[in-house]
Amino acid sequence: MTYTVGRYLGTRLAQIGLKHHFAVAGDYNLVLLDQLLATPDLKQVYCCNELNCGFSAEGYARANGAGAAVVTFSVGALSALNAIGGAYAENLPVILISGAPNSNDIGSGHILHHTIGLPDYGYQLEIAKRLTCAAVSITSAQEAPVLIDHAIRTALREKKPAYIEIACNVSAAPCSPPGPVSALLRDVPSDPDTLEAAVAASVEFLASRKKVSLLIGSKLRAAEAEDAALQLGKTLSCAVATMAAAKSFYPENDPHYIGTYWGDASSAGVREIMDWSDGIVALAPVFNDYSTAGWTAWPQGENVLLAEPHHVHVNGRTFDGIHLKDYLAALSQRLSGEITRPDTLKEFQRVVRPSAPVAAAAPGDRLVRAEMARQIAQLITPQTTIVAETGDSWFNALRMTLPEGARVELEMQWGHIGWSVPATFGYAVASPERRIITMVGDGSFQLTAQEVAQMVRLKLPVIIFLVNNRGYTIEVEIHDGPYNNIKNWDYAGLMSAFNAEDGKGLGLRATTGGELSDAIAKALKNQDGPTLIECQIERDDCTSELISWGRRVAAANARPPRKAD
Ligand code: DPX
Ligand code: MG
Repeated sequence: MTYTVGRYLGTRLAQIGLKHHFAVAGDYNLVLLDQLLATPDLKQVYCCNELNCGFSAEGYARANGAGAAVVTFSVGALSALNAIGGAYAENLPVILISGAPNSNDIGSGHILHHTIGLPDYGYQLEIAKRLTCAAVSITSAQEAPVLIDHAIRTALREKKPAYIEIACNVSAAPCSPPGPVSALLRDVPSDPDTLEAAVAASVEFLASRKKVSLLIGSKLRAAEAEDAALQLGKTLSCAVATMAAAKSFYPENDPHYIGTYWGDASSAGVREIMDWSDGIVALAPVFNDYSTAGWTAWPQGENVLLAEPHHVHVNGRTFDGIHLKDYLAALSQRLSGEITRPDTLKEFQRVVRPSAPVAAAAPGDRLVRAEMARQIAQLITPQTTIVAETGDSWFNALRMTLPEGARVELEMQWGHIGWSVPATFGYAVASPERRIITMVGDGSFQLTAQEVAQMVRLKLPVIIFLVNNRGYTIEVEIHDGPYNNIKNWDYAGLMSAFNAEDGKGLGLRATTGGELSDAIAKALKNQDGPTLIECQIERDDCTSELISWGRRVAAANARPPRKAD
């Protein structure tokens, strides 16, 4: 078979495990899309706009390990780049592929459509360089294989997005065939000497402390270290907490698991145990203003062992050039049978009593948040993935106890409202065997609502709980004003517009607990498309965690500027 640049790219995407790529057509990428369509084992999936296309690929990468979005130049790519910033923030290897001007136009002085009206089209590559770990521009078929491989290999290694632009007249040009895929997949191994030294220093750290706990951070999945972290928890027998953004990265049915650590928005007893610990082993955490609850809960200093995806800080020393999973495995092996640290778990069990289950509301009572969350929680099985949008949906999801295998997807570093709708779409394309439940607020939904139409098109039976509390409630708790009120929509009614003449999506509305349980029963029967259940609750009916966390974040935002010296 003769390869073309587009075929080469498609083959590489398939080789790294992609079964789909997401796309929005435009004249700069049409020939490229033809080439990708011709790639065996790689399906093309369409989105309503490029922002959603980027987020769909991001959601796909969450389920599948990597994703790809194909867009047109400038008018498309600049929208997609927002989602690429999100993939960077969330440590997901998403390959953004943009069609680009004809190579003959470069340097010709020509002004082209879709550009900013200047004859220099390099700005998109420059922007992409700031938001990706590798950004390449392909203007000749000869150089294409090396540049494509460089971008994909770097993205996979660094778990960050990459950018490839391909001149529109080069996509179908013949190029050399791909070599073995191992060239892309093989990583640089951990340095054995550094690994040994890091483990020795860590054993010293643990041996000199009694009240040790493990804190799981959100980069753990990207570091492919979830199993190794579980092994370390078992080896140490200590209390294990997850940071909010790392919900579901440690099995919640494991006896060492104690809940979410998030300052005063932590689950019961968890903050007390972490504060009481004299040794916190923090695995791949992100400490930002949100995750530290406005800098009020930030484990740091000599009692913290910080293990990052590629380096470890312990006892004032840094060990760089190792993989977290190798380090954790080696540490567990070294500790095994010699050092256990069960005190934190024992203390937790002493101070925290299991909370009583939330009682069901009377079916005719007005729907409240607690009843809505209770009913959603009942749906969770080991096959469930909950996609929870920025807003009180975060806090509702964090409260849910997960059986082994259940996953929660959050976008806490980037925090782009509206992310959850296209990310759900992408996730569902990647994992049709899972039951996907999305919780999204009314304000967020209004940004990306149209992607529900693609779920209708592909007959994806996801269940979307749209929380209609008439506004931006999380912002209300941080800082209120008229800008937090939004125009109400007939959310349930949207589904008939998306269905048009052939769709099987279902739009339902719940104003009481009884209506919600009826709607859920219908949703579970609808296997031919998405079900959107609009849950109407009061504007200020939110979790107590949101209120306390919102206050902390507001206080951090309100710090006055530093005085000049
Ligand atoms: C904003 C946020 O309705 O959820 O539970 O009612 O808060 P809640 P909604 O979806 O409202 C979301 C709203 C406006 N954040 O409260 S979190 C600011 C913001 C953002 N992303 C983008 N624009 C603005 N996070 C793209
Ligand atoms: Mg809202």
